[in-house]
Amino acid sequence: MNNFADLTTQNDVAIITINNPPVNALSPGVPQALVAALATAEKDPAVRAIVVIGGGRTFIAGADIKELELAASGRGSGPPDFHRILASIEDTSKPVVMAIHGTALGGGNEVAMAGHYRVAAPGAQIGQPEVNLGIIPGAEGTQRLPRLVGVAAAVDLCVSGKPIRAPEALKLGLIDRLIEGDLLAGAVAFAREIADRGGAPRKTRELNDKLGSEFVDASIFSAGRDQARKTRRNMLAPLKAVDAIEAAVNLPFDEGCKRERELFEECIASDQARALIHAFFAERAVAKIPDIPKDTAVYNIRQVAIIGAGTMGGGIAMACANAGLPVLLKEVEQAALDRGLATIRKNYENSVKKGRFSQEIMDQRMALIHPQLTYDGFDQADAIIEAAFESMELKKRIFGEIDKIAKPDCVLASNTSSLDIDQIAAVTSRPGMVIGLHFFSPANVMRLLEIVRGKATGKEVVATALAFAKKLGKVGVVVGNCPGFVGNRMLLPYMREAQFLVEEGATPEQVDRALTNFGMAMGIFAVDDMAGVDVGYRVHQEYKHLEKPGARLPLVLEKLFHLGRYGQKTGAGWYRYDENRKPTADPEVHALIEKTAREAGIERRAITDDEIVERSMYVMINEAAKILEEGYALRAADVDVVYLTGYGFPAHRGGPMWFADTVGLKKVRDRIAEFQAQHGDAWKPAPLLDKLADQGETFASWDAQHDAAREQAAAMV
Ligand code: 3H9
Repeated sequence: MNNFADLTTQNDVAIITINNPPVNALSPGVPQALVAALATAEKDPAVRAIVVIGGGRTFIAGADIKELELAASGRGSGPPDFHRILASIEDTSKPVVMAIHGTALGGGNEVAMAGHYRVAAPGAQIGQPEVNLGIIPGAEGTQRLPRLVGVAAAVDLCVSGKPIRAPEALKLGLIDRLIEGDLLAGAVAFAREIADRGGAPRKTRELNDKLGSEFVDASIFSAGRDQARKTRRNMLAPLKAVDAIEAAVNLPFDEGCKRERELFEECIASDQARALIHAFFAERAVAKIPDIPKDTAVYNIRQVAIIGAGTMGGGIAMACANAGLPVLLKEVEQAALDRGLATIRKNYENSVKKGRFSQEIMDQRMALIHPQLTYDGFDQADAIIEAAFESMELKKRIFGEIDKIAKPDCVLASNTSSLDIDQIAAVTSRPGMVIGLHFFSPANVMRLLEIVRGKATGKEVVATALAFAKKLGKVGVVVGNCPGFVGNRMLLPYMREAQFLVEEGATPEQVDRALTNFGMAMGIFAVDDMAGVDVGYRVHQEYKHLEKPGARLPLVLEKLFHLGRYGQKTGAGWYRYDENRKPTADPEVHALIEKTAREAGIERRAITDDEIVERSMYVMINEAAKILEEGYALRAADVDVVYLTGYGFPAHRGGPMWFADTVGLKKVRDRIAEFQAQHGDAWKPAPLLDKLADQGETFASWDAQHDAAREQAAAMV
């Protein structure tokens, strides 16, 4: 039998330790075991107070998301209902002290709040991250939280989904004491103090002082809804979370709990919850590489060296310094080095101004970055990351140089966004140590790291890159070595299609509006202007040789390039920009597009937003299906993670492949076939898409079959 809740005593205090590794999720049996242990402790006459603590690295990280996944997809026996469990905890006649370390998230915090008191280690994190899964706190969190921290803080915690550290939780009243040193000993001492005081245990549900009133709270709710609409565009759950907290203010506790349950059930039955739960597991699955076992040895990266202090090199240096890693940052000229360092400093100063961290932290991070013009110290680096200009010749020269200097177990990485990593590796005496680490700009912010595995890249090097990504707080996705890898290979047809749409009658603004209404963080033309029309043009030129003879090519980009309309940096690109970089539609661009279309004999017509979204998304999905079939991405879910963490794809749609599954692959394929009839063979449905559509399958089911087959193969080895 599982020993989910272990009961021991220290004289007059009972200690219940939750054991459900790795994160003590509230899987079936766990809450029941907790309640049974509480009942036993309650009956023991020697016990005056009870401490509940998490075994291992954390308190309770929430409800079991696998259970929620079943509920969201209509399988299983419905979402877990913890009402009776929480009531039993709160009704325990002896004081119950929840001792928190690691994380108390979602259902974890909801269990903690049903206890009478809470103490925490200073580093503990507490929060209600349910909105990240498309749901609201469903175990009375929206009812107890405002009773402990007040309505404004409760709205903020539930809408943002961001956890807070224990010291802030103490200030807000969410916990009662910080315990420095041994948490259990401190919790036991605290429990004795409470028992000595006597009196009935304090029940959170009976605390009404911080609830305010309907009238006073109205502005908080309206601000919370604004925050939800702004920061979580098109998302259902954050608004429902505010509704549920409103119920805490307007209704008695039990009625409020019922209302919360209704809202929770609405959320969990939504497409958004299914998509976001998919994204949660997809983000964790990417680190599982079939031929690289979990226990593969990794190189310990303690010192990083970076070549190039431009936008990418500087951003990577910041990402490393933010993770506490010392960095040697090399440039070829003093002026470039100064510029790079000034940008880093300015970025950090902005963060300090915005209150993201203190001046002291900024100083520590700056001190970790050592600017230099030579290779001094590179022989001691554990990883060297080349972030120079995107030129094969230059990269080959640099790798030749660092091959001579680097120690034998140094990982040699290129931040190339498109070049052939095998060619780069071939100039070194150790291709097995060479890997692509494709960061996304701004590298200190964007979570995606494409890890490009070359033909010769060693397994330990791939495992090291995954561990390194995690250390930097990034999501490492292992991809194959093809032009553009996964993300940019899909981006190219997407950008091209957007241009065809304007040639055929849409405007850049209409395309961007349709895409942002769909949920993309930015429209594709706004992206192009931000990245630089010149950059986009060069990329198109570079890949021109991959086009099939006679293929339709976009016409306007080249003209903008020759007009020097490079985008934001020149004040004009697809849009016109004011001094604050605010874009406005530009009649000159409209005229240029119309003239270009006329000259090319393209008939212009009204284009609907639906067509814009379909063509933009389906062209990417079709390309991704080819990428999957060719083996450059391991799973469709990996493609989703690339787009969710690196390209501003709306999280509540689960990524492009999940989105395709939601639409239905047959419908997607048939529409692609229509586009093929209208626009030619560039739209030919990918064979994998064709097959899955015919078989009534989904990309998710393709992933599941492949994962199962790989596991079977691994077991046979
Ligand atoms: C909720 O509580 C709803 C309630 O309001 C009421 C419902 C009625 N369940 O992330 P890691 C797995 S919603 C199941 O790599 P880290 C994870 O998949 C929940 N599994 O570690 C992975 O498995 P694998 C609210 C979970 O140290 C392994 O644990 N809570 C859960 O980087 C390690 O995870 C949340 O949203 C779970 N709840 O980060 C918290 N959590 O090894 C979600 C983790 O097979 N969790 N796993 O790939 C997290 O944010 C992070 O996992 C955490 C640890 C910060 C805890």
